[in-house]
Amino acid sequence: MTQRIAIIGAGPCGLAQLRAFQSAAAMGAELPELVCYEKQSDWGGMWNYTWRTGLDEHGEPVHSSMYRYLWSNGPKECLEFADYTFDEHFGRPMGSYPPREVLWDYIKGRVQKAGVRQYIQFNTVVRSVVQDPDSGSFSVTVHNYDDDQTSTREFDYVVVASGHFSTPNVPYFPGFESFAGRVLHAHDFRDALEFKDKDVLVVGSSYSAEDIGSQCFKYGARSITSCYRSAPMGYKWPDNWEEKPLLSHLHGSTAHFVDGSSKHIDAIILCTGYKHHFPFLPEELRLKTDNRLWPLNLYKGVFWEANPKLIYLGMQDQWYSFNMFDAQAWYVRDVILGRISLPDPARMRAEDLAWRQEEELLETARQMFEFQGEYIRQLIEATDYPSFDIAEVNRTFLQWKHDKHEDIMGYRDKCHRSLMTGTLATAHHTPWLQALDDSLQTYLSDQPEKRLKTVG
Ligand code: FAD
Ligand code: NA7
Repeated sequence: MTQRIAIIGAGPCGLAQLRAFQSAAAMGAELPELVCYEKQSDWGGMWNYTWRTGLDEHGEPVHSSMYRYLWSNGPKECLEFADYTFDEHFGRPMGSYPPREVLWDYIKGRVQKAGVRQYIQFNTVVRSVVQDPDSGSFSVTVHNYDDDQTSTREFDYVVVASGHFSTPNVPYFPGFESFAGRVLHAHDFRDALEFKDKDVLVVGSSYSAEDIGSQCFKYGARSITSCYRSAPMGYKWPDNWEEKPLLSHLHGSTAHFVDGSSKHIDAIILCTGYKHHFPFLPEELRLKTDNRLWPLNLYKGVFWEANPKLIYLGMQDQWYSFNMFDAQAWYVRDVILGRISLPDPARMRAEDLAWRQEEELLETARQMFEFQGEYIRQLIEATDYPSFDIAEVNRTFLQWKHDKHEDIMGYRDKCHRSLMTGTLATAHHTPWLQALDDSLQTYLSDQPEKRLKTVG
């Protein structure tokens, strides 16, 4: 009997799963029945920008945490699809750190070519997944907003590809309730121009704090203060950017920090991370983890050990992103197609714990991306996903880290070489700090931004 597979989400992970099946079908494999449910009206997940915050047009929590003017925070050469290169999509070399719309275009190009849109039901939110203990099949209940109907269907496998950078982790600091300015989480940040001429405080010391602070700097904030819980980011910040230990409380518009210092602040942006949140799953199927390289209970980082017909994609913290999702999706496909067998539960558990033990010993960034690279290498080796030089990707990550420490506002002007095609990126026509227009059209034009503006 044809297997029935539900995929929850049409972001990079869900699309990787569809593309994995389609590529097997293109080589003669019999395709299972695929249904991908996507609550938004278009594909691309996080890369599908929305101006909305809070609730969407249907009253659902807005998924996207993306903001205007976001440029890739790592080299595009590290996330490149091995089966669909930047050269193939754009037909010309370009910079190493493209803006969001350019990456969204690239993500869409592959799945348009693969012709998988037909499997996606848009405007359809998954409300619940329940497993029948006797048959083992899953009942998936969805609500479609186009016809305002709730319906339930049976599936043999469920692939959870709903992302984990959408539900904000929002800590409280005393004085928030009477703070004179705006307090928001990174999830609701959209346009840095809102903070022009303002004294901005960002709480947190990871990617969002670094990038949202940098956006605010770039678009004219008067000052940026970032504060950390564990460790400072430690870059050479511009003169109007100060790093402080954690916020302790607020009094009016004065922020007080745990070292006893204080500062006037107009707005606070909580860059305090996200929660893995699966409201549609019952307790026994729900992954619970913090944002880390090896969440527990997932064999090969994807199969829910207690019930491997439930699969999670992309739940790890991400150095690697798009090509890691592919490596996972191809492996999952081959298990579902019966090309790879899963070991018994005891072996799955032992392997999972061994990865976790190794993960707990990691100390440096280099060790971390090498760990994730090795994980991907092992997955790819088992399938027909085109192999690529992971050691070189790791070297590119190392160079990227170095570039950031040299010049945090200039690293996006550096060029890296594709590990898929050997093409060397070309310098973008406008340095990142001066490039205020992040549209695809302006990015792909060969004229410096200033000139375009004058002409326009
Ligand atoms: P998502 O992209 O989040 O997609 C999940 C999809 O599932 C969404 O379309 C959502 O609508 C859908 N969905 C969720 N719940 C349901 C439901 N109940 N029913 C139906 N559909 C549902 N990565 C990089 O490689 N480079 C970057 O520069 C980079 N920048 C980032 C910047 C920000 C601000 C954030 C938040 C993340 C960034 N990332 C970056 C990481 C990014 O999350 C991944 O690149 C990628 O989008 C993860 O893909 P995903 O499919 O797992 O999740
Ligand atoms: P991350 O990478 O999960 O980082 C979360 C940050 O928030 C990290 O610095 C945490 O500090 C900090 N944090 C969490 N809780 C608190 C509290 N209560 N107080 C102070 N600081 C806190 O999330 P990001 O949003 O930066 O990045 C997620 C993705 O978005 C990433 O893939 C990017 O590409 C974009 P800690 O170090 O744990 O002490």
